[in-house]
Amino acid sequence: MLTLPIPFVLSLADEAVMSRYDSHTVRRLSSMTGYYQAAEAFTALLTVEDALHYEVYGIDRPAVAGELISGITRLFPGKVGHEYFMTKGHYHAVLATGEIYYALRGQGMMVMETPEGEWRVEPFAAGQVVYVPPRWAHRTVNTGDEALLFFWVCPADAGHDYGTIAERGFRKIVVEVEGTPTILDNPRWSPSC
Ligand code: M6P
Ligand code: ZN
Repeated sequence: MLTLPIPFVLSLADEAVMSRYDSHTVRRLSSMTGYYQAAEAFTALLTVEDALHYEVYGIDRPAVAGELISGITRLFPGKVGHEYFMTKGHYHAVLATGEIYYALRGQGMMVMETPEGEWRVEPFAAGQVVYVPPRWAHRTVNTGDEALLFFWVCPADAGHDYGTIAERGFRKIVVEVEGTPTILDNPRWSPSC
């Protein structure tokens, strides 16, 4: 099936938005239940407000090989206990697919790992591009005081596999230690999960 070119404007002024998008996905704090280390701090935050945690604006395409999907994600700043706000993170359902991330605003890190046990945590601040190769699960962390805004592109048939990460998390977590974003082993990570 022939699909048509899609021009759109991605403005960085003020509340950066895309002039065109097909989908707007909203993740509130409550959708992150079980993801953070500090369960009590999480419950306390949630009691105050089920605030917007991150949102994704997407250009949707048919989920077939060759098509690309793209969009922007805005991840709000904050911490649960000492752990910085983050996305859920996922493997691609089609493991052999990669993704490009381009940070437009804010300060953060990209946490990545493979089923074989490789891991990387890369800086992800405005201007930084991270290429996520096939087989690498990926999560974005906001270590700054403002929203972390980034543009992303991946194969339209990649899909999301949240299960593994939802159950055992990533091998590494990003927490504030004496005012500095610090990479630590995830104490709850277990290979047997
Ligand atoms: C990026 C893309 C999206 C993804 C979003 C939020 O913007 O990879 O496909 O949905 O991050 O991350 P997650 O799906 O892990 O919550
Ligand atoms: Zn992805």
